[in-house]
Amino acid sequence: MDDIAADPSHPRYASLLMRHRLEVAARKGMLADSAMIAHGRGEAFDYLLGERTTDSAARAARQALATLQAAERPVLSINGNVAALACDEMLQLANHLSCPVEVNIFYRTPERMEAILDHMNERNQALGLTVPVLGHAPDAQIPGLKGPRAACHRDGLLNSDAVLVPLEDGDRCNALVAMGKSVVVVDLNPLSRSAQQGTITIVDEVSRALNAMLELARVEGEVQVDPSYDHAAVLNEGLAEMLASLKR
Ligand code: PTJ
Repeated sequence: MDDIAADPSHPRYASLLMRHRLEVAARKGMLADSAMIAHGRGEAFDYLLGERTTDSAARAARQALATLQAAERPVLSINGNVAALACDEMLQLANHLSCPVEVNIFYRTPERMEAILDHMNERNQALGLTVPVLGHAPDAQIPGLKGPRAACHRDGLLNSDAVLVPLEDGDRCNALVAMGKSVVVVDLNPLSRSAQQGTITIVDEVSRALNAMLELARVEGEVQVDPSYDHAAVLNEGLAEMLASLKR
């Protein structure tokens, strides 16, 4: 899947690999027209972070994993960029949590839904996993949202108690929070509406954030929810870490 021309010793290999994954996904018809713009914005923030998982992001990832593990009906939401950049990690985390993934895209067309669902199902099989992949037959609407972006599965996002929503649109994040769910956001922009409104926000590149959670699960198994976790304080720390890099 990752046969790129660049050598792994290249200093920007990880970044080149992510761009390559997006190019492949674009050719398969998985991406929104604005996917590259969204990615470019993320890259700019990641540059300020030093393209690494910061201390505050690691703490958020721990709380996120604990919250998803403690949930009764967690669901992991997949959009075009996430399917392109971190499909395997999303499936592996869903497998660890014994929960479904649900393809739920902002710019919804039948062609994109089919391309993303096919990709997820192919990778599920290639990894030898049997994670339920939802999104093919939405039978419910997220309250408070209009149009195709509200479509979801009753047995998936609608009745979940905790959701992981990487690179999420602000309106939809808000609507999920308003439903009383624990909403775990992954977003490199600590100032985005989703980052601000989420219950827990991991300010990190999506594949790094997911790998941090998978590693924690592998090493520690069950992780405890920290009752004193302060979303706003952790988010501000992420912002401070970026601002500090501008002064260096
Ligand atoms: O597949 P669809 O139709 O659901 O569309 C997906 C995109 C991402 C195009 C859509 O949701 C969108 O336009 O998103 P926004 O409003 O541009 O927000 C994306 C957010 O994710 C921005 O705050 C970016 O900084 C951030 N971001 C981009 N790439 C990454 C990222 N965060 C973490 N990891 C990344 N790789």
